[in-house]
Amino acid sequence: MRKRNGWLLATLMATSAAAAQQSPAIDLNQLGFEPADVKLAVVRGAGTKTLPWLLLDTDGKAVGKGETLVYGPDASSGAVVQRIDFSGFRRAGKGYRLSVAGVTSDPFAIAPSLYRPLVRDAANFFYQQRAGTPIDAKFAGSAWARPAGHAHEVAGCFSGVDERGTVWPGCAYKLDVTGGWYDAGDHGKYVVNGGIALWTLLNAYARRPKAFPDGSLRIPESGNGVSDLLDEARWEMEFLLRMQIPDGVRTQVPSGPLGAPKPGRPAWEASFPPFAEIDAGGMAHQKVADRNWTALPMPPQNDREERLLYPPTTGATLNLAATAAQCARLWREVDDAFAARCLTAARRAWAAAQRNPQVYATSSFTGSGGYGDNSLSDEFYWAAAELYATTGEAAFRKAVTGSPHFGEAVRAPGWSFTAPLGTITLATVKTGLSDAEVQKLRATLIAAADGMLEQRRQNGYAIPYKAQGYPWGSNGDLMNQAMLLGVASDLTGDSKYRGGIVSALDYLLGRNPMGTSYVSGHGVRSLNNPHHRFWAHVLDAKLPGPPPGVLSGGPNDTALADPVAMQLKGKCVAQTCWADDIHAYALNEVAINWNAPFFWVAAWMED
Ligand code: 9MR
Repeated sequence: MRKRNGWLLATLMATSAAAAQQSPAIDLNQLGFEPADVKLAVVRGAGTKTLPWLLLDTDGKAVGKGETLVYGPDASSGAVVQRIDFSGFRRAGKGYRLSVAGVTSDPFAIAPSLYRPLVRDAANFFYQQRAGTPIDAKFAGSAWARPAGHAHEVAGCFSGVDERGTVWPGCAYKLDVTGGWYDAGDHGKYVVNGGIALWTLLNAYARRPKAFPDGSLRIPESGNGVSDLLDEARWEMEFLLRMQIPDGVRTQVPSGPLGAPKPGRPAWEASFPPFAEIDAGGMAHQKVADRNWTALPMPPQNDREERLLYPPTTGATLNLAATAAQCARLWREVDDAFAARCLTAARRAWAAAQRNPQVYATSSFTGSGGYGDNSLSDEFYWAAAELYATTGEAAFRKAVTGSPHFGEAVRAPGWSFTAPLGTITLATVKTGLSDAEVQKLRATLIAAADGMLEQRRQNGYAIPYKAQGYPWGSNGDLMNQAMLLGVASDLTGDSKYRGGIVSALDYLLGRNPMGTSYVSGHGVRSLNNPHHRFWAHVLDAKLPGPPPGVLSGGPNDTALADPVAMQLKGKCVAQTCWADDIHAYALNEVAINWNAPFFWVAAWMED
């Protein structure tokens, strides 16, 4: 159970969510549109009869007109929805507005390179989340400067009784695990989630190595002659390497197949096998984190909780193997010594996971998130794919082609489902796979993207996302879908995918039934109060709000877990189960694995 401080301030939010659906409103991307792109706005709550609309320029003069396209009742937003399509209008300018049903929209721009500032801000999030180093006003902006958090992090292992009464042995060593990115609004540093976030930044680099040259981002490493995107990624890579257990360590962990849940325990919670002694050398600890949840606000430098390494898991070990193999490939000829260090770590991690394939995270510790994953075939496939792409060795080829994930239908990746990352790598990096094999993998990625484009028909806001069942971090999922659209576009050169990406970004930036931009600092009404221990201005006037470029996790109608979300139960549907409230950790947290695909997609738009 996650225990966090919180006030029940949500009733107000719930009523405003309901009210949002009554009077007519125009929802659109609050930044605007690039001249040649699809331009779609949504009219909410204006009935089901076609209406005339006007496009006004900055002087209020009508420069375009048309009729709405009626969609009708929409299960994703709970609203009656119509659309305005003004894609044909391409004249660049600022201060445009749409007018329909007696309402006028927010002003927006039509401009080339619309996403350029946003890409830089989305990347800067990772600098802002750095642990173990002071955050400098020069790179972060003066409001966000702070002393180093967890400046010298030398942690021992959790020992004793966990939340479920299991007794853990601890360990005889400590590891210096200074550095890395804080995961989210908490101060945990997790290998599982760190892996996918890091992979995503590194993949953005691999796709366009010249897009973020030295000096292009606001980070201390600017000027060192290396791509700033690689530099930012290295901050996390070095941390993941530090989480690896030295050779020769033996420890006791639950190891072996999972059983059915114990009576009285939730259905998703498998019962863990008995403790067994394992050779843990080369495995990675699941996370380093606080023993207890800290209260909000809590600038990281003030955190006095005990920091602990939590038991090694096969999942964390494979996240390390995959990203370290990717590192070995991408730093070759940039920093050969670092690339070699990464490859050694990746091989050790792979070997450790082979020896210990069923050490699952028990998610039974308070003070941090679980990132428990009871199904690791996808992580094995991902790690094998990265190792194969880097080394070309037969053993990794066999692990790849023998995996059930090789050639399977693709869906969007996430922290607990990483197979698509392996497929993207195998489909885009030259390996010893045959042309037919590569074509097959490409076809699965393209088919997935086509399915996502199709999803736009199933919801009123026309986004490449399913109609209902919005999980924790749905905005991050939407961005992972958009990333697959970007991959399909790169593979085919077909411009239809861009329309899907634009509509996903339109949704994040205001074309949604909350009428809000989920990205701080971008849009007329944007994210202000994320669940974050430092960007907690609303709780302490001396602290800043979020820096620009931070993405909210977004609507969540599947786990209304926090005190704000609980108040929304029964009062929201899918896209409206959200509130811009610092206590809404299930709706409005920020996280490295959500900002990473957001960055990837924004960078794709900027090409
Ligand atoms: O993103 C995670 C989501 O998929 C899970 O349902 C949720 C509950 O376990 O946890 C989310 O991850 C959180 C992590 O456990 C701790 N740091 C903040 C993360 C974002 O809320």
